[in-house]
Amino acid sequence: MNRLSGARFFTTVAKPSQLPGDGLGEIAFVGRSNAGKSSAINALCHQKRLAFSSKTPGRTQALNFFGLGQRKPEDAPQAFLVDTPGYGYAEATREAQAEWARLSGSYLGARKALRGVVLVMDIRRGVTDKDRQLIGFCPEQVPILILLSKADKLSKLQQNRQMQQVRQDLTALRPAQVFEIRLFSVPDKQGQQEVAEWICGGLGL
Ligand SMILES: Nc1nc2c(ncn2[C@@H]2O[C@H](COP(=O)(O)OP(=O)(O)OP(=O)(O)O)[C@@H](O)[C@H]2O)c(=O)[nH]1
Ligand SMILES: [Mg+2]
Repeated sequence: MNRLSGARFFTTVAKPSQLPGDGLGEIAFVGRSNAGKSSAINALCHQKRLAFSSKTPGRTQALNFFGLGQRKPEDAPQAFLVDTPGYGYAEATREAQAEWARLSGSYLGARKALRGVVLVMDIRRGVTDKDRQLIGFCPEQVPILILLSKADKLSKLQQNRQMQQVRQDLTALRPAQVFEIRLFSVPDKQGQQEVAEWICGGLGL
């Protein structure tokens, strides 16, 4: 159990006008389609089907808000986790890509409530051009945690090599930004405690 395990669905946002008020803090999970965003949210919240995880790329098409904090005496959330649509899958039409950039760009670039971004990357892929574009949407003062997912697919040696490579790529991209990088695996429960602490720290939970 941790402070994220009471997470519950709050709302789905398909366009910026549907965003909830920005009086609470929130942390957004972003990354390529199939990188493991929804699975990471479920694992961190100790739930099986809070965020919808699937083998079909592009399933999460809108921003999904999950409320955090005690459910009792009232259910009102104290903060949010936000699952965002994945990008970069091969079959995406031009319109779908433009729509992704419009929604994600306007949300990440202008959201006052944003306390941090968890950028989920399949550890085997490293930093892609779409990840670079995504980082470009984020204001420099918003802390970014790079979650290197599916670490169970690589050996310890390969994990550390990939982590170094990602660190180099990101420092070259944005020297002024502080990036935290964490190895993560759902089946091995790797990194879950540290990532949960980073989120709770950012949200003041
Ligand atoms: N081996 C392994 N597989 C994982 C891990 N995390 C996620 N997966 C698998 O990766 C696939 C995609 O996971 P999702 O969590 O749905 O990915 P997503 O980033 O939310 O994808 P979209 O919603 O399409 O953007 C699923 O088949 C998961 O079971 C992990 O740590 N290890
Ligand atoms: Mg998803």
